[in-house]
Amino acid sequence: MYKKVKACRICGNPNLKLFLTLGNIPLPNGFLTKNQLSKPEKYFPLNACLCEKCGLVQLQEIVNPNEMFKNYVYIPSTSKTRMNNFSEIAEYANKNFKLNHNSLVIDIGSNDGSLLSYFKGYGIKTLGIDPAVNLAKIAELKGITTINNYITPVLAKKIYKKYGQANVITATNVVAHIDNLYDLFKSVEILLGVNGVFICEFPYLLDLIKNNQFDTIYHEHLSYFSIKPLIKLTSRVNLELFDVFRSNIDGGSLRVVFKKKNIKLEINAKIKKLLDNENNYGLYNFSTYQKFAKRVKHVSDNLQKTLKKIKKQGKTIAGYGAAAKGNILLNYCHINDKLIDYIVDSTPYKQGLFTPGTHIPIFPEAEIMKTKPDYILILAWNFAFEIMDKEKKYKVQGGKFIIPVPKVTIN
Ligand code: DWN
Repeated sequence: MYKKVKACRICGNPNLKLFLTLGNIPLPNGFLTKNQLSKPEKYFPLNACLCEKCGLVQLQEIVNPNEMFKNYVYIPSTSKTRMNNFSEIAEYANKNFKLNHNSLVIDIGSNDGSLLSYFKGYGIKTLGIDPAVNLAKIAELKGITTINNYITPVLAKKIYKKYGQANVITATNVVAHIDNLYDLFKSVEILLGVNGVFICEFPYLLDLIKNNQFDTIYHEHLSYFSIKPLIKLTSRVNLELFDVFRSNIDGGSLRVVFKKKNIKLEINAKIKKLLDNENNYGLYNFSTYQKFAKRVKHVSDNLQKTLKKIKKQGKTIAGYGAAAKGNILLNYCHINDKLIDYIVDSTPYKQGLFTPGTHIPIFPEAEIMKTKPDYILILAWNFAFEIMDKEKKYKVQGGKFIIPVPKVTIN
């Protein structure tokens, strides 16, 4: 069901240095039905390591992807912030790479077709690729043709034969899910037209470490990217990094843009600046990660203490956003249905289910104004502004928000 990583997936270094042990935790999107609550759950180890050679932070164990991605409950269209970010990506690509009605955009990990819908809105041809059977069906209903599979060089050749080459390939929050990065880049090389670009977005390791975002470390995310290992990766493929943007999405993300090596395009000086910044911060020193691990323990202890104190005062606490990261936070910090009464989430597929490991029921968002808990723990802290804005009325009526990272704060 899971295997131990033998060597760094980018540079092959066998000596990966363990810095964080989050323990055995169920899969972060492994929500349970009421009937499943009494049955034994599957737990998987969660250990993070640093490759001191190329700088890639990665998990020590890899769960079989079919356990996680064949039936996927997460959909991006539940957040305005995320949809705005998708709209921005489509606008950027459309403007900068002169797309037209004959252009093709392929999205790897296309989920329910949310990102591609924006490209479709510009009249551009689209094609999604995603292994989740349930989501591919939803995307098809929206008119987004979706290949229901994992991307591989073999599949890429088939797609190339049927649909031709793409002007733009996108991959948002999915590169971290993929074990064989060289196969991914090989697939992109096959599918990308001569002047095409490959746009990837993922949470930025520097922000994760600086802001104690330990709960984004989970089984689905095999790698945690920064500039240095990406450059190392491209030294072995025919793609080159030429532009980069930092965005606030998901607590701080990097949007990176690759082109084919033989195409002459200016390499943005921001790439070198970010690399220098990473080195100056000590992002490739093991001691940075040892300090991070200590801070993680401190945040966790503090959160537990805060919630227990509130509970002792006879007050009620609900959670907001049954996010994958939320499930890591709850399990690692031992926060269960004794501390949190319920969690609200706008995703229809999560409502009526229970959180993995901690067994907290999930309700629609309206439950907040129905029961008016004294405190809300924002588990989807990456959308704290959006959530607090949506629940203004709750706040006006005396409700309080707890945000767990970078440090426990009460608003
Ligand atoms: O990389 C990944 C990211 C993009 O999505 C995946 N591996 C898995 C997933 O992670 P996550 O579940 O931690 O993602 P989010 O986007 O932080 O999840 C937010 C959750 O909060 C969703 O279930 C929707 C929910 N939500 C809500 O109920 N009301 C969100 C907002 C903004 C809201 O107003």
